Amino acid sequence: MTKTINVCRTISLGLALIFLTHATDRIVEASQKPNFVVIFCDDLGYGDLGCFGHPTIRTPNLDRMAAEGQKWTNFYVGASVCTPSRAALLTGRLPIRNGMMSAERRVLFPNSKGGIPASEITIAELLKSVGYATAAVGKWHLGHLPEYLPTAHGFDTYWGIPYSNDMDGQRGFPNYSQMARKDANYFAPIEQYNVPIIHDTNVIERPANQHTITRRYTEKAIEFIKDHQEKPFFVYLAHSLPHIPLYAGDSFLGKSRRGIFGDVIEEIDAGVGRILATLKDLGLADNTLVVFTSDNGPWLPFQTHGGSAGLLREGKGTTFEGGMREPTIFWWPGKVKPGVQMELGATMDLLPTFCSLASVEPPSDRILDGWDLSGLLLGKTMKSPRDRVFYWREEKLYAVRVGPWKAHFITEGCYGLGPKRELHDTPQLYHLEHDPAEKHNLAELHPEVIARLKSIADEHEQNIQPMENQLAKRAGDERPVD
Ligand SMILES: [Ca+2]
Repeated sequence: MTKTINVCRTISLGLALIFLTHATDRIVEASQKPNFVVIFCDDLGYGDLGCFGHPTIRTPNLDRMAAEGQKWTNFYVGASVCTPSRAALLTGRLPIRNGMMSAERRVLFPNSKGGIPASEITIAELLKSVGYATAAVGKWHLGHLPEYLPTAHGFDTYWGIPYSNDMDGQRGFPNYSQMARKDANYFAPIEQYNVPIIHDTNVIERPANQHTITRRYTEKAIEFIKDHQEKPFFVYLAHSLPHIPLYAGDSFLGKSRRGIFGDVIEEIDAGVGRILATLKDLGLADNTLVVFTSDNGPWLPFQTHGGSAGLLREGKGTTFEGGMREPTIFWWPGKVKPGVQMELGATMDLLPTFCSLASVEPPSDRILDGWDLSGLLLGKTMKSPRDRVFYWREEKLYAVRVGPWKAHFITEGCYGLGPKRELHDTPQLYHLEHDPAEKHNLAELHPEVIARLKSIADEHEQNIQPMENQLAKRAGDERPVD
């Protein structure tokens, strides 16, 4: 009898040990998976940071992040406006593949009925499937109806505004554009934009107090990191600024030499500093990859209230470099090899890169438009797996870059302003390494390069399948949309 009990005890102890060992394995495995923090600005230009050459905006925290990490000078977004660019980052796919890019409406609006389709797989969903805690903080702009909110797309929690900070505009206020053109320090009454703040799925504030919003986003991100420091975590912090209307907190308003636009950037920079300091204080810096970039280039028609693309041509809304090349920094002390990275990268590469670093299988049942950049980041390879960039605008392929060469099939200025759409029988051809400002058209000298780029573009377009247009769907318009 005693012997039987002892045997049972031994078996139980053995089983307990096996379970314990497995549990410990899982904890060790989980603790070894890196954390990811993506800090994504709105309408920040290539030339708006100190470390990317701005002469009167101070960004000491981003400058230090760039010095300690990898500063990317050829890093692109999936589209030159908010909604499609955000869809590209989170799904690793060109927005033309999932209906998140439209010629009818360029982005989602408060009366939109569409959003990111349930069939898409986001970075958050992939990481959540292997035990990550996931948070979206800031501007979403991938659909404000419940089925499209972050909590329906892999994020455990959400705190932020569902679309742009200039939407839900109210009557009876001064015209922002006119006021901004007169005064580089102008800011509008917050009541002018009745934008809500949503926590998970509930409106908790309306209008959002945009004076304090940058600080509060930063604090929400820090709070989430502190609360989930024992788990691997993914924080997607999408600042709603410096998209106009511009607002800065009391400690920053009037402090920069660049007017309120500079105040905004300096406040975002301070927030980056606080997040990096938190990671260091918690002992997480050596296990956390932080990425800083923006969704598209500067909104130039807003003059001093829009940013600067530096030496790059044009800005937001266009497929010139200023619209789609963004100041980008990767930081992971002890892991990311410090330096300036001139190889090609894009926001769509984050999904396969994170999958690789977290040992998650990326989706294999669909075409991805991203490549794994981890070899470049960790200093294991010198050459990017990405050798090309496709510049889509409003359901059309406007341009393609392969290596240093870029061919423009269609050119057009910022929507509503700038040069009209022009189709080029002979594409414009620029060598972006010799001529980053796209000033010197070399089409006549290199017809063979044009032919090669054209055939790559044709092959790419053959891989694009028509999808239900999510941006064209709106309230009061129940007609089927093709
Ligand atoms: Ca934007």
